[in-house]
Amino acid sequence: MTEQSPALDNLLTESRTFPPSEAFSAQANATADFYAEADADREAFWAKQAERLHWETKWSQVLDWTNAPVAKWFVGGKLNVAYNCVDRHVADGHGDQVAIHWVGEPGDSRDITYAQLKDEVSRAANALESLGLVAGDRVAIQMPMVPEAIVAMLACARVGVLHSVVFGGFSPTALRSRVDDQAARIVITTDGQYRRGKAAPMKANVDEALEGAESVEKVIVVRRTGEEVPITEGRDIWWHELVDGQSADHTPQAFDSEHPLFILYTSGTTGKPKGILHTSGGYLTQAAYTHHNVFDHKAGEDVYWCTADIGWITGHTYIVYGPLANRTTQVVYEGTPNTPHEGRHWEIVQQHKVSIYYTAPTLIRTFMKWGNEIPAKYDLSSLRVLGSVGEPINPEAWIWYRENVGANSAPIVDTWWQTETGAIMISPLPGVTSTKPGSAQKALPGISAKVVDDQGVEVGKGGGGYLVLDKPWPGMLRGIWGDEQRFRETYWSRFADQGFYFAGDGAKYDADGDVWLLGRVDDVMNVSGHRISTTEVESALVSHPTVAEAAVVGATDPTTGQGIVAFVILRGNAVDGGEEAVQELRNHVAKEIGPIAKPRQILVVQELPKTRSGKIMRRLLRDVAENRQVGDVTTLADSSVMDLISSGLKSGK
Ligand code: 6R9
Repeated sequence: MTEQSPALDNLLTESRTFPPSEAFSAQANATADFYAEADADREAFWAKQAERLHWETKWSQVLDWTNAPVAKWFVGGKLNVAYNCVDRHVADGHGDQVAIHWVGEPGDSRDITYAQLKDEVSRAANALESLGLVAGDRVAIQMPMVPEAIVAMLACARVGVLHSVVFGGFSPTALRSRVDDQAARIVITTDGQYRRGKAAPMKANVDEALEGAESVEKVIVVRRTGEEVPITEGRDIWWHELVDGQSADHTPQAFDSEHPLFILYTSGTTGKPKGILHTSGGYLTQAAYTHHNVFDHKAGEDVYWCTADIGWITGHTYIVYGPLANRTTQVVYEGTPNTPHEGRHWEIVQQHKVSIYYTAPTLIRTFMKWGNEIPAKYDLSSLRVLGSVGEPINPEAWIWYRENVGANSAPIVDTWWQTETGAIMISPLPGVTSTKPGSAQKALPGISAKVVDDQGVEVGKGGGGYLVLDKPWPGMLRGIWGDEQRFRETYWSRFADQGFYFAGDGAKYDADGDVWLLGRVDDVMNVSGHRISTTEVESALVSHPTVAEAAVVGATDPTTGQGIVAFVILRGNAVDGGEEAVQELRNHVAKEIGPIAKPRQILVVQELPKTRSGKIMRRLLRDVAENRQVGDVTTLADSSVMDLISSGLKSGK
């Protein structure tokens, strides 16, 4: 895990800056003095941010770091996360405000007010309790973007049960390993989901996953597409039969600030996904603080839209917890951006007068490909803040976003963070920062990040190295579910002497000291903003009977950021490795992990380049995958291997 991803060279020559307009700055939530205020007394700064929430019992200590790297924030404080996201807004007289403008893919829609959301979450909480769930239990959720998914998450939070949302596109195998790892008692799903204009099955996936799963007692099924689904007597219950008849009164209990809130699985450098654990008070504080300041959100005025799926951390923090804690009116869209046409997002922006729009570079590049004339057909004048997340945004895409979506005026916030950090860490502040296309720029007030060399020494301006977080932050992960050793090794061992959190990203400072992210330095790929480990795909490939060995690399891809390219050695007796065999392998990976992990390209080779210690040199394979001159081969055990691979590819073998 030492090879540096290829630096995004075009990022580093960018010199344009865009200062905020006076008008924007005058009304901005964030002000420049936040940085100094936080630097002067970080804990006091975070305590002030925590006041944004309703605490049943106030904390006695802001941070306890004596048991590092497991932090305790707002020690002794008690709160209910769902109460903070829903009930208190109703209690404050905002029950009639729309919380969610839900837009279904086929064109149906629902507007849900905070009062309605409160009733629905309360009914669902009563339903979970009626099934015997108690605080600390785990519920797995695999659902498309329907309102019940958000209701289910909040209902879990309300009763102190941990949810673990598994992306709807994940395979039965992937779902099953996550269900088993956390010993989930309940799984919540839907009959089916709409995808690109068609109803596709969802429950069938879950049924296949749960065959013989011992921990699972009940499966709750939301009716969405209306298709027939087999019902397992005694295990499966329809959501409407279970929830609709429940009382809308439910008294939320206050839980400890460190009570676990959710587990979310993410790819690491080995094949087994890590169950990232987040807790309540610190997480919600940072979610709300960042949503308020980074997006300049004004409750009751803005209409906000984050296009992520709730299966990812961005959906957790910037659809569910941050926005709802801040009494946001938001759009939640169920479907794909080109169903039924490529202007769907802009049509929704126009219809709902969306003012804050948060999406990923891969989608921005897709919009670029579809053409400028598409957004130009719609009235996008309501947009006043644009956000980007998931991978480095290349300057061309940034400028396109600004010109074609933001009318050359809306500030763009390029937000760097991770599943593990819980919330945004490095980002410009709109109204404060002069933005630079391609740079996430500065750690937010209250957050501390550094770029360091191999030895953990901070590099100077213009220098590059590894991104570390050198001080604890409220939303930080509290561990990996069931594997404390792995938690320590993965994040805290690389710079153990300094006590830094190692993020796994390469970064550099420019001449102004602004941070530019350069992609992962470990064996994690970033495909359309989704983390997939090379090992995970390799394991899936070698689990196929025809494959002897596999090496996977992420190759630069103009649309998805990185594309998965696999090199496989077939078993001696396996078929020739023709088109059909390759297609079969691609489908096999999709089945094992999910369609997002399907390799863009599979190359059948005779040998793989290895060092004398047997480590596959992915750097060289990446050169091949990106059609570059193959680099230094002197550390290979057999330096002729690369010639063999290159000539084999040319001759089409
Ligand atoms: C929120 C999220 C985390 C990894 C992270 C980095 C990449 C995310 C980025 C970015 C450059 C940004 N990443 N945002 N790289 N600029 N603005 O994406 O979480 O799925 O855990 O991925 O994504 O490589 O380490 P997650």
